[in-house]
Amino acid sequence: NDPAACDSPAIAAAVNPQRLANDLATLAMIGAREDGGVARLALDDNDTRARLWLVEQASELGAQASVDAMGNVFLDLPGSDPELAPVVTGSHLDSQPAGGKYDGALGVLAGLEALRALKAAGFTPRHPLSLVSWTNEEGARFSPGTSGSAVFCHVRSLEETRLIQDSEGVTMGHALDTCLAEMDAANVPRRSLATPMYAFIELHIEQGPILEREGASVGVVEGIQGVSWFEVTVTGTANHAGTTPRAHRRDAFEGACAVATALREAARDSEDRVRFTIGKFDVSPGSVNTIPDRVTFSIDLRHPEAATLKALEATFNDITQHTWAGCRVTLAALSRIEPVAFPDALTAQIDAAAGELGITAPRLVSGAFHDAIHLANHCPTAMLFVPCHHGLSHHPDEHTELDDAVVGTQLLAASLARLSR
Ligand code: HGY
Ligand code: MN
Ligand code: MN
Ligand code: MN
Repeated sequence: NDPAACDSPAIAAAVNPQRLANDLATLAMIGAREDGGVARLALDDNDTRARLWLVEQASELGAQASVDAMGNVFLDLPGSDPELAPVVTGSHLDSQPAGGKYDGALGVLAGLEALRALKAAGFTPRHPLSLVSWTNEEGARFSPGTSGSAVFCHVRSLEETRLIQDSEGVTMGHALDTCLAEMDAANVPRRSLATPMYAFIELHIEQGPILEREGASVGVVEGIQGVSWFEVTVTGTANHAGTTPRAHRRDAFEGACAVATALREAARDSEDRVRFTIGKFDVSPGSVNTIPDRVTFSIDLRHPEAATLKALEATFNDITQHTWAGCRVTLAALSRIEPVAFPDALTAQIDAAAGELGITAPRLVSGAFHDAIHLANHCPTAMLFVPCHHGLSHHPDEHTELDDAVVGTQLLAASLARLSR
C-alpha cells in the first residue's frame, strides 16, 4: 500500500466517469421501457438478467460472485486479513413497474465502480470488500419490499417470505427457485444467509428535491423515516345498475371513496410531514352495469417519528370500525418498518473522506425506505444520496447528472477505503 497512491484524492481520480456512464446505459437496456424508464419487477426475467449481468462483472474486477437463498447477489474482494468481516456497499436492481434508470441501479453501479477505482489506485484493503444487490427492495410485485435485506438481517423469515404471492398468485418461493436455477446454470456459487459485516454503505438517488435545491452533488443521510403499508377492504352488495334505487344500495365504490377521503383527512398535518399514498385501487366485479360489491385499496403511510405513525394507525383503526355508505370496512396492517438513525461514528468517517476530497456534503433524512433500514440493525450503516432532477423518482423520467453520480461514487470509494484500512 503506497500511502500516497491510496489517499482519497488518488482513489477519487481512479473513478472512471465513462465506465460508470456505460454501465448505467447497459443496465438501463435490461427491462427498458419505450418511455425511457425500466421495468424490472423483483425476480422477473429482466431482474434475473440484470443479476446475471452483475455476476459477469466479477471476473474483470477479480471478485468472486455468489448468491444466497434470498437471491441476494454478492461480489466479494479479498482483504489482506481474511479473518475480518467485510466492508459492504450495494443497493437493489429491481424497479417499480414504470421505474427510472437510477433508483437502486445507481447504488449497485456506483459500488461496482468504487471497487474498480480502489483496485486501479492500488489500494489493498485489510477488511474484505463486498458489493451486494438485494432482492425485492421495491415491494411492487411482492409486498412488503426490502425482502432480501430483511431476511438477511433476520427481520423476517425465509419461510414466510417465500410464501408471499404476487397479483397472479405466483409465490416468491417459486420466483426465487426459478431465478436461482438460472444462477446455478451460470455456475454462481451459493453462500449462506446473514453473513457478518463490518459496515454497510448504500449510495442511492435522493428521490426528493433537497440536494438539487442546495446545489450539492452528494449528501450524507442521517436516517430513514418509518413506513407502514395497509390494505383496506370495503364490502357492499352487488346489484343491477339500472334497477337499484340509491336508498337500497350498498355500493362498495361509494363506501371506499368516503372512507379513503376520511383517512386522507386524518393524515393531513400542518407541517406536511405525513406522507399518505393510495397507490392501488381495485373495484370488483368490475362491470360497467353492476354495482361494485368489493373494493380494496392500498395505503402507504410514512412519518419520521414512530410515535406519530403509531397514533395515525390507531386513528385509522377507529375510522374503519364504522360502516361507510352502508358498507363494512376492514383495515389490514401489511407491514411496518420502524425509522432508523445512522451512527455518528460512521457518518463522521464519511465526513472526513469528504473533507479530504473538498466535498461539502449536507445532511438529510430519507423519505424513501431502503435496504439500509434493515442493515442498520445488523452492522454500522450509512447512506449517501446524490440529487435527482426535480426530486422525481418512481417515474420513467428519473434522472441524475453523471457529474453528481461521479462525485457520489468518489466519496463512496474514499469512504470504503477509510473503513477497510
Ligand atoms: O418506496 C420506497 O420508499 C422505496 O423507494 N422503494
Ligand atoms: Mn430504491
Ligand atoms: Mn424505489
Ligand atoms: Mn433501497
